[in-house]
Amino acid sequence: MTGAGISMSAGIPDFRSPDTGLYANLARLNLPYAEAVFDISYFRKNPLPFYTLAHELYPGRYRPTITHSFISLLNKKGLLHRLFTQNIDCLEREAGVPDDKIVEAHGSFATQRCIECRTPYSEKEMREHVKKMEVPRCTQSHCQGLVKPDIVFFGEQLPAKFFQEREAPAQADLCFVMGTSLTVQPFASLPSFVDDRVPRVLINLERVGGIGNRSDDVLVLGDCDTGVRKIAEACGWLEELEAEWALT
Ligand code: CNA
Repeated sequence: MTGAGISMSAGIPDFRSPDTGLYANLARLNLPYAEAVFDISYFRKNPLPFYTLAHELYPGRYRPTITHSFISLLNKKGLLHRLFTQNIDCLEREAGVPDDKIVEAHGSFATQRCIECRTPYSEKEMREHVKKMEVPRCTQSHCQGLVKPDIVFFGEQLPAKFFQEREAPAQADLCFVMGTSLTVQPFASLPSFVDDRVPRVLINLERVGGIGNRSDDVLVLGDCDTGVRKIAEACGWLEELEAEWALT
């Protein structure tokens, strides 16, 4: 279970830090309030601020971190049951985690569609439009609706896959929680689905979400890149992990 903290060392800012966060940097876009950039009603009226932000965040600009590679290594070893991520940056995919293992709880830039008729839109066209900071329109001649990446905006439902998979943590025999404040629901409740006798390992700058309250919980407090290196070393996988990361 991962969040914005695992992408910080890739150079992707969090949303809410007062000076460096994305919202703080949106002042130049003249938004009525910073969160409007992810508000579906505002997007209908003025999609350009979102496309300005998409231009900065679009996959291809950032390299996965060693924490992303750790998740990919777990998968290569046949140990990854599911990855639940709140991130929209697609860095897990770029690190090699396959689509069928990933639940992008808040959606991502991986797919896109028309917000009116829901017709999917080509990735190649999307990339071109984002590069030029232009707003793509639906290719169905009767529609011409606005196209947006399948990122969950305020006022939209979480992807169906999240609700289909949300019981998966109950089947885990170890659970890592990394780089998230566990404050956004319903994602924040996922660690509570892990069985009582199963260790939950929190790798985070701070203690969050009541992890540490169960006797089998493990706290690895600090940055997640250092945390995953420590775990890999303890498992005898450090070289393999560095090699996996070098591939990205
Ligand atoms: P958050 O609320 O910003 O919490 C981040 C957590 O990570 C905090 O507890 C920090 O202490 C911790 N942290 C920060 N840096 C590190 C680090 N290097 N190592 C370990 N821990 C660290 O972010 P959440 O993901 O919990 O919040 C959910 C929101 C943020 C979701 O809706 C995301 O879509 C959204 N978000 C995503 C991205 C992205 O895709 N990379 C970036 C910014 C925000």
